[in-house]
Amino acid sequence: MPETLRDDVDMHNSFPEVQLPEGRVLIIITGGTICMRKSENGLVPARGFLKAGLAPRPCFNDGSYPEPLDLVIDDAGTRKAVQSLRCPISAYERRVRYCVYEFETLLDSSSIDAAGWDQIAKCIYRNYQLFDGFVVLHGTDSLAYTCSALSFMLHNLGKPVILTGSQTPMMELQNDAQDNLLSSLIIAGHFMIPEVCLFFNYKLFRGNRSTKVSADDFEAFASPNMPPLATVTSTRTKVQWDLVYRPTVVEPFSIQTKLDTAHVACLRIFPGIKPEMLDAVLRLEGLKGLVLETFGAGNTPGGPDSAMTRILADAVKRGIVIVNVTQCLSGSVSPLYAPATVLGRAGVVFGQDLTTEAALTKLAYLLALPDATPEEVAARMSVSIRGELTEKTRTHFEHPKSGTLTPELSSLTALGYAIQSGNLQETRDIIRGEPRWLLNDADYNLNTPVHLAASGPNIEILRDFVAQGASVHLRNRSGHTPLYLAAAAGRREHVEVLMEAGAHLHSDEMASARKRAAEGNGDGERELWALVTGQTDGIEKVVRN
Ligand code: ASN
Repeated sequence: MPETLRDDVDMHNSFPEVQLPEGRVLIIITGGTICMRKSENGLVPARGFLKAGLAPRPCFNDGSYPEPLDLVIDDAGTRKAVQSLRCPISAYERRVRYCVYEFETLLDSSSIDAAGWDQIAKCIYRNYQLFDGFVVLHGTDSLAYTCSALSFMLHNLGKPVILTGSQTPMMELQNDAQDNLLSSLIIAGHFMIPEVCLFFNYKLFRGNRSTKVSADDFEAFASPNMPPLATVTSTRTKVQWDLVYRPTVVEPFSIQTKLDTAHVACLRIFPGIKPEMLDAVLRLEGLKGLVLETFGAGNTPGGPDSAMTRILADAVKRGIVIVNVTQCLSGSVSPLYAPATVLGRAGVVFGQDLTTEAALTKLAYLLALPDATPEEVAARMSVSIRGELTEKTRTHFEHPKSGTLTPELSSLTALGYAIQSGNLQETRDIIRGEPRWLLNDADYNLNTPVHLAASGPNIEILRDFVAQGASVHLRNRSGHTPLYLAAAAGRREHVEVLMEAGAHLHSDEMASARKRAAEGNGDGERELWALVTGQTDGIEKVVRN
């Protein structure tokens, strides 16, 4: 494959000598218009996207054809060496190096189902340790559903997963495919946004907040109840760091598969709807959950003694979880008007400002959890688990607004001193006074506070940072992860905390780490390096279900 590629494209010999930091991204191709070509039956997805769609375009290929080839783990768990390409140097003086994993059968996304979501989640899981971020190419029709589903399926995600697609194929002269994919790649390769996101038309949305709003405009998606996480303006990406969701439990990345889409339904209330119709849906064999799309702030026809209310209350008693979401594009359901209050009293859950896509996939996810009871599922439906809804009592993630606003570098430097002197209280004071997200910021050497804490004297500081959602995956200018630095400093406890939080060595660090495991000074050092290298071998073991 590399040879054919080289023959087919014009070489852009712009590959510079200097070693720049490089973000490694895996593009997972599931199908969709972005990779479609014309057929006698209309547009259909076509394989061979790297060669036909990406390699010939200078913005996706600087002509450097990196060696050695990258490894990708396929559906059968086999490691395959594949050609990666590099984008030219970005405005941030970084490069993105990416390779592609194409699904055997590419889909028009209108045909995706829970098995397709499993396939994507497992692909990310298997390749998690090999890449800094993931871009998933997907059709737009069901994109918001897939984003929502994945946001629940991926637990303790520590790296960006960006889903994108386009309204017109890459092969069309005028298309939105190029911009959507390029920006997604740049964001996934540059910014530590550890969420399932949807990128479209210069905006990065939280995946489980987004919805398709146009069948043909380039501005096809919106996130009506939450501002975008990032916006691309000219060559810069403006990230709203205070909105970024981060896991705050110290556990490694894992996935939940097999969402229960077979036992959920969705019904849109309309003026004149017959109660019998609602009853028929609620009596479908095996039904466990229903998303009810109601009017305005959560209202349906009928009062406390109406047939409609009785049917809903009976179904709740039979153990069916019914979730109230609004038909409106924005805003929340609440017990503001009598009809919504009556629904609440009948046991219908207020889905707050959930989109239908998020409500349906969250129900399917919660119902699939082992030993899920209707009461537990109902209780979790109105609480945020991945930032998918705005809880009434607390905002999702707000930095304290008080304290002195210090310039960013001086805060980072002060934090560096506090970490090195092991002063936990001082690190907390500095972070508290910071209106920005300081913990993923990096100094000149691209060391984040977690890098410094990984080899610092006080383990509690490291624990504190990780528990606040600081990334354990960022790499410094020399390409090192905090885990590598902790092992190099001989700090076993730090290594264990980082590994509990899902930290792993980057593939570039493996050779030197293995050498140190074999040749290090003394048993203790060799054992520590064996510990940090050994954890990659269990790659298959945590897939649940
Ligand atoms: N039907 C296509 C799909 O969802 C639409 C698109 O990608 N723009 O796969």
